[in-house]
Amino acid sequence: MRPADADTIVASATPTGRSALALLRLSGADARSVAAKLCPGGPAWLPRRASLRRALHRDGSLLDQVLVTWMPGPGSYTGEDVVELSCHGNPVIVEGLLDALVVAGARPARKGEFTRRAFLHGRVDLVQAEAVAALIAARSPAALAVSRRAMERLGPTLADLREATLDLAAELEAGLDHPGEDLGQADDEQLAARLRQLAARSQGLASTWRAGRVRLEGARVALVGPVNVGKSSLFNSLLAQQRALVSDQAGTTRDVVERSVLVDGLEITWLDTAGERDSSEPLERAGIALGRELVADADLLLVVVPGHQAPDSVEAELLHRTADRPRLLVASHVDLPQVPGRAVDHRVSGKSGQGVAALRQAVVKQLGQVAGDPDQGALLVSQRQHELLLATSKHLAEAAGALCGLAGPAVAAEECSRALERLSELSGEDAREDVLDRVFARFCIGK
Ligand SMILES: Nc1nc2c(ncn2[C@@H]2O[C@H](COP(=O)(O)OP(=O)(O)OP(=O)(O)O)[C@@H](O)[C@H]2O)c(=O)[nH]1
Ligand SMILES: [Mg+2]
Repeated sequence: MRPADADTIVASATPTGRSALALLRLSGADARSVAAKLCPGGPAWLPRRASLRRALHRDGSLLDQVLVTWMPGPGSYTGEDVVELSCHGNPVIVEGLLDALVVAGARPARKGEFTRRAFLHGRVDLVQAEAVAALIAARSPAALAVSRRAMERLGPTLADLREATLDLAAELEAGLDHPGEDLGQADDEQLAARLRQLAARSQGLASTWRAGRVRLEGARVALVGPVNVGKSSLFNSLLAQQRALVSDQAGTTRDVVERSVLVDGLEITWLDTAGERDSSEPLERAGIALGRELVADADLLLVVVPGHQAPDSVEAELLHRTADRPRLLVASHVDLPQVPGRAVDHRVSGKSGQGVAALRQAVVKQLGQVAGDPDQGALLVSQRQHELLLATSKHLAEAAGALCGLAGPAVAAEECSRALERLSELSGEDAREDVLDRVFARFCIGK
């Protein structure tokens, strides 16, 4: 546990605006005395008992009638004395109460400071704090599900990984401490196999970030392809609304058109782009370039090709350029006779809607896919977790390599302890202040 800031902090826990009620929260050693200065009269202060009190201006006039609950530490959210005040949800009242509480001795809280204090007092670890941040930021049912899963399962999954790594580190250290009882070659091989297994487990868990991120932040799915193949028709059909212009003129779409919708609880932003062709027209070339730029970070490409026409050089170049990207190959015009021999993942008609529902489901499936590993119950909720698990995996793999190679057991033990450091950083046991600043900056004020 680290020393926490001694100040008593205050913030509104609800957003600014008009509402029936708003909630203010104080945390710190003086929380109750600060609240008592604001509400001098009223009933005796009893722990965890809501009491109706009069909050007064310094001249004794009424600021608001408030419902106050005092939760003494360490059994509170932050682990410190906490007071919650429910007042009427008017921004002028909220500001007045906040000002009065600051005059009474509290300091305005910084972003995420309540949860940071909960962390500093050992009430939550960093992984749980990140799950809370994800829960508050969630914009879709899928995002909510991931943050809940992270709250319940990520901690135990990581604790298991850490335990297993600790065991191996201890065995490696024991071998170093007692060189006389040197482990045999077979033992080294067996230890290396266990290290490799753990490396694969960390790697598997790290790879869940893709599916976690897509659920938390939503996914961008872009339709690309040659001109006039039916991208905009398919875009409209996927959205089930007429959003993009469709015409039989090649080069209809110029700007990128985008639209976000929930599909099976997942937030998907679909992007329709200008069709590709060798054009000498500056405006069309600019549209094609803009499209390429805006789909560079798409999570999935739907490469649309005309199923009723033979492939041409534009299509060949596009297939080559997108070969390393996550993509689905989609042939349009399935309602017309198809050119044989083209290998595609889906055949659809944006005009009749044939095959579009199946494509939509395939997109959701592909976006949500998690590499098959035993830890697939929990998905990661931050890039930080992803990077630390990749680093853990790398150190474990290097430890295995060292044990069986020339570097030897001392280097293997060193690599294994590096892996442990990364895992400690993950839970926050060994995280630097700047790391904490970065994690808690993602929170809002009042959380
Ligand atoms: N029969 C049939 N016609 C289609 C299909 N998809 C699109 N079309 C027609 O093909 C023409 C071009 O369709 P768009 O959706 O505008 O094609 P696009 O790929 O967006 O074209 P650009 O924006 O110019 O690149 C229109 O006349 C559509 O009605 C399809 O699956 N079957
Ligand atoms: Mg178009």
